[in-house]
Amino acid sequence: MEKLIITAAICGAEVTKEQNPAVPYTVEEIVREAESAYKAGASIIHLHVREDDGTPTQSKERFKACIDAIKEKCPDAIIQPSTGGAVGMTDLERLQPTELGPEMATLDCGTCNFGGDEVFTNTENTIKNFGKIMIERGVKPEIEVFDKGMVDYAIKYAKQGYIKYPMHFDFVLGVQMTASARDLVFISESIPAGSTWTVAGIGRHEFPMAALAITMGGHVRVGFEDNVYIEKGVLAKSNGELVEKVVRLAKELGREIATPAEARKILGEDKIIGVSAHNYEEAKIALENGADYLGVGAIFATQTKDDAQNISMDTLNEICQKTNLKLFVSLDKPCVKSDYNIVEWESEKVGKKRRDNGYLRLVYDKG
Ligand code: KMH
Ligand code: ZN
Repeated sequence: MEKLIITAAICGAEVTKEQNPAVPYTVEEIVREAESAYKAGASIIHLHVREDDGTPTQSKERFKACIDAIKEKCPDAIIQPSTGGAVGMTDLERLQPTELGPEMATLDCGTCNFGGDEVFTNTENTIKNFGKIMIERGVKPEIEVFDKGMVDYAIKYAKQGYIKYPMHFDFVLGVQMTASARDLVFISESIPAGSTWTVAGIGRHEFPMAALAITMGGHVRVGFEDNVYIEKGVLAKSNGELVEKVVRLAKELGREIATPAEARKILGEDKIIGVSAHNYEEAKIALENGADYLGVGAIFATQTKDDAQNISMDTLNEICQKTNLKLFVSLDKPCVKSDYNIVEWESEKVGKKRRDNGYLRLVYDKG
């Protein structure tokens, strides 16, 4: 199994010192918390910033001050500013940290309830606009999803070219969607092959979700943004203490921890990326965005996948002729065409998983 990427969400926008005095507000406190998480094994720091009095802000200057100071103490950490900010902020306000060209930033893929009368608003235009700006600024999105419909938005907008492959998802469970094992299995099986995922279980769900993700091959997010307790009724002293607990769980369950360099590789561009396409337009965008191979619906009905969309032989031919495909994946045997060599194909990252699911049978090598 791949090494485990631990993300520390050290600050958030809603949690306060009244809930846990170690919640950081000032630059110094934010650096202290980032360093404690990094030293404990976190390779990604998910970052919100505050004014000194705790008011959440998306100020570019405040982000710059915090990022610069964090980099001094955690030189190789992946710093991932939030573009979610706090409920009620405008899109322009929220986008400010992306002007600093961070390696990653969050991209929230839908609207959800946020307690009481609060609504965290992400319209379809917001998602598309944030995605486009992040591509222009070279920022890799962590796709924040609070329920499964948001996965579907991400897939839809990736097909339209607003989000690049490979996609990295963060399932925030326990806000809108519940946080059961069944939920995590369902949502993690709903993302495209070649994607990576992490889970942020909110409140008491943090460590049960972490343990599941460790065993399922996902990744883990912990931190004061999501939970302030190290165990029932006991406040965590630092974000580092929360990360240490994940490291202990991973050790017990036989999963090694990724360094920041290893995390970059796991999330990065050298992985094999498979994307499903149903027409030439989708195939073109997928390949432009870095897909290594395409999966297409079967030409004939298949029993193995309920939601498979069949495509016509004409579409299949159009995709093959107009794209310069090296690898072409088909879902069912009757698709065999005499001018494609059938090659057995096994990939640790994608092929095996899909093979286990019974989706991937054959790969056609156009050359
Ligand atoms: N504070 C929430 C309203 C993100 O960082 O992208 C949004 C949030 C998600 O925390
Ligand atoms: Zn956040």
